[in-house]
Amino acid sequence: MAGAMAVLGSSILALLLAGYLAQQYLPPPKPKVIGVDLGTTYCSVGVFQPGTGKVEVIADQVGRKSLPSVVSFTDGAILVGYDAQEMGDTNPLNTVYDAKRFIGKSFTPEELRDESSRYQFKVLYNNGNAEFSISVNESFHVTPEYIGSRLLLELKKMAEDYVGMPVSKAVISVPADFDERQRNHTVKAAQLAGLDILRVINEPTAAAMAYGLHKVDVFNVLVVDLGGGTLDVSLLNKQGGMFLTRAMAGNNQLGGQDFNQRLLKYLFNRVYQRFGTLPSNKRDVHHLRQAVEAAKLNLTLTDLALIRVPLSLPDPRQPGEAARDSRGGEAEGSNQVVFEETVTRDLFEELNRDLFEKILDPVKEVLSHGHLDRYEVDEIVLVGGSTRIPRIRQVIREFFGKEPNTSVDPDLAVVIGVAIQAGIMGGSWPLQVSALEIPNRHLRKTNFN
Ligand SMILES: *[C@@H]1O[C@H](CO)[C@@H](O)[C@H](O)[C@H]1NC(C)=O
Ligand SMILES: *[C@@H]1O[C@H](CO)[C@@H](O)[C@H](O)[C@H]1NC(C)=O
Ligand SMILES: *[C@@H]1O[C@H](CO)[C@@H](O)[C@H](O)[C@H]1NC(C)=O
Ligand SMILES: CC(=O)N[C@H]1CO[C@H](CO)[C@@H](O)[C@@H]1O
Repeated sequence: MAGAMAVLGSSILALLLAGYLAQQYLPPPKPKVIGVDLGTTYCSVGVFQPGTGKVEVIADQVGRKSLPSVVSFTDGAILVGYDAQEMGDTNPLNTVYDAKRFIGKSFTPEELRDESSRYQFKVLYNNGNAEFSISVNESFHVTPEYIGSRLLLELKKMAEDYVGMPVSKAVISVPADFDERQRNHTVKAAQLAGLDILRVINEPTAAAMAYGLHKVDVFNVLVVDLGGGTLDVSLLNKQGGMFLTRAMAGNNQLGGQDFNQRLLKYLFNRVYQRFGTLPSNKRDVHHLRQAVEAAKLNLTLTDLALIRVPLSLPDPRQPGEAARDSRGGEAEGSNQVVFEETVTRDLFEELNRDLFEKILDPVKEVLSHGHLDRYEVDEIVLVGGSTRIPRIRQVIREFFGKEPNTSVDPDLAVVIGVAIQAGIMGGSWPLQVSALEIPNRHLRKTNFN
């Protein structure tokens, strides 16, 4: 009996091995399942290449690997991504972004009013749900999942162009703190786009997978995701080869935009010191904002950035004139100047010192909630564009006394991980596993604002 079992066992092994070897020598099968990161500000799609075991994040025709999560309605068409983003200035009422902040979320009318006050597009209350009011030739309402579906449709098309055949199955990521309803509505968005969702995984888990942490001996992984407007920190635990989210904390009002705002304020003061007046027209403020973003990006690589912005300033104040004068538009007899200013990395760090330190609040919270000492964290994974800022990496490195994991592009870590999970679901993984995450329904996120 034992002998028969052994023979059976070894023939199964032989079969598996034959299958595995055949996989190596046959022309590589095409990816059957795509991985989608439907982010708040950007979204991307990737596939796991069964042949090489590599993930390909799919680029658009110009080589861009993410598209802005923006949808713009015009008289004749619905624009998506970069095209939609360009309409933001000229068609602000019908250009919807940040839809992920609304998807599947229940609001009271007051909560919705607060949440929507910072947007130019119109958000309506419908029975506890948010809807967007669109007014082109005709007026109509669209749901957040409809906005999601237009983005997903575009990503699906990019994937189909890339693999050269229709695609109908996907794995999608969501923030770890999405509840069941938010997950369901995200799945609904995908269904509207003709995508069958095989699995929904948490963004931090996906990021850990992008670093291959599912394949190595680690127990405690801390993921710091710092984007344009929010910070999310998650503590993951590996149990039996699968990730479990142990604790979550964050700050939904901390991110790249806040760092820009500090530098912008500083530059406004410099303009005032030099020209005795503040920039007031929209175009000048817009150009200053662009220069600030460029300077911030440059300062991740260099110690100096040069701001150079032509401004048309209102005439300097006469002595005795009220200090707070908010003249709008381009004043008569405006003063054409070129504002130049050198900004050092030290200055940028000094302006944002307290904000950078605040990143540690949710980090300490998840450790305390997970009953873990900082030195028991095996790997620290950084996600989100703002984690490129050298000082932020340093704050984290000093706190943990070790290097964070930064070798994967922080903007693509999530989509890469989702594509790996898609590869597993598509059966192209050498090992027969179906999931790398243990769902956790009863976890709450602590917010520091
Ligand atoms: C809106 O009007 C334009 C022409 O002004 C027309 O081409 C387009 O089909 C109309 N769209 C709808 C949705 O009626
Ligand atoms: C989510 O969807 C599942 C499956 O369709 C359903 O059983 C569940 O009740 C839904 N939950 C919520 C909160 O909508
Ligand atoms: C950033 O760097 C680029 C390329 O080196 C340069 O063209 C640009 O002027 C720089 N911008 C700022 C604000 O430093
Ligand atoms: C600092 C660093 O790069 N740490 C780890 C990142 O993740 C890989 C696992 O894929 C480790 O091997 C590195 O040591």
